[in-house]
Amino acid sequence: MSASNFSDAFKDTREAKGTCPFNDQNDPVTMLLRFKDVRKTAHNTKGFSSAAKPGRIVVPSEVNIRDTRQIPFEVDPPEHTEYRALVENWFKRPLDPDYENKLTRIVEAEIERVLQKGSIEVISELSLPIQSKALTLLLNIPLSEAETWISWGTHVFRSEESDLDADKASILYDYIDAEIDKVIAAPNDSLYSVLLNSEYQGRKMTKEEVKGVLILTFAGGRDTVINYLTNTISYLAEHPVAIKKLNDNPALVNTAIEEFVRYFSPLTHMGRVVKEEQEISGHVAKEDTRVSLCWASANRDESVFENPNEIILDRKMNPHVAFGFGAHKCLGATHARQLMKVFLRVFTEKVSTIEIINAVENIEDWGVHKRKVGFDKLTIKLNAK
Ligand code: EMZ
Repeated sequence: MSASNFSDAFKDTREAKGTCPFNDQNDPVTMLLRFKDVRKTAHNTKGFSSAAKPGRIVVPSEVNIRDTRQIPFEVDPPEHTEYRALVENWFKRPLDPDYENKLTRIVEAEIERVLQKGSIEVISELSLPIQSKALTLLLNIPLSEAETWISWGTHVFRSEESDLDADKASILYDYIDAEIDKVIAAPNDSLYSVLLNSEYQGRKMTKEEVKGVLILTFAGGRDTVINYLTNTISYLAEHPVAIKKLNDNPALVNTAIEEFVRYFSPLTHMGRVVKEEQEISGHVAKEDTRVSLCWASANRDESVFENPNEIILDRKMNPHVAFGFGAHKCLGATHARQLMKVFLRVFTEKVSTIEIINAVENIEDWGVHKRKVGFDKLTIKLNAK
């Protein structure tokens, strides 16, 4: 089997039933697998809440390792709308040409660095450093700060020992607390300062609220971006013609990034807590139980996507939900898309071919469904142009 083949783990269940139970730490989740149900449920913020106990809408649940509410992610409208409006403009900065240029310089430097080496382990030597260094732009803080974040590894809540590692999570919480205090003492023009000066419902945001936005910013776009970059490299390694096509045709990059993110769906699903009992594809969703919106399954739904299991770089109709859907659609998507574009441009400009030396798959375990989401290790040899 080829490294860049990511099969559709949910196909049979999606077609036969549309839903599937998953027992997560004794707080079961019913996974919704069909595109239509996923979108409808994501849209219905009244019936399906994000404002449960902090960590409960995440699968696996993070209630045991987190007390801080992530903002605006774990808030419902109408409060959600006001929080989101406070941060929306900041998270659109990646569209500024100056931001894009700086991002391009970062990505160029990283790719040039690994080209010198010849063979590399992609996650630790390229994807994680790019993700962390790019994040300094989103936070508007010095590039050197990325070294600390790189030392945390791929996920801030998961480690090799455990899927929910409280000690690891504390490193992030303590770090953010300390940064907030530093910025209170010496205000600057970072996201921390902007948030500390923002007003919510006519009063200043609290430290806890600011921390909630920052935890989301650090955690939400970390393993997802890393998997996206690594998986894309595995595809380019096995489809050298695509490297040339993308390099020759810059417009193709725009559809290609959407297609990669649909196909790889780095975030498998996100939960909601049922507020108003209702039936979905035969499942009776009872009040205070959990459902999950399975983006990965929806993105392979044959009733929406033609040849869903193929990567079609110039796919025309691509209403994927890899960044979620509705009021809660990914706040970091502008940054992620800009990074995805810049990465493809620079990479296909500088690299001619890639050989995969070793690939260790990262398989998520969702009960009866096992889903490949990326790699634990991907060792490659890069050949420069
Ligand atoms: C949460 C989530 C957000 C969660 C869009 O997803 O990402 C996960 O990786 C984190 O563990 O806490 O931020």
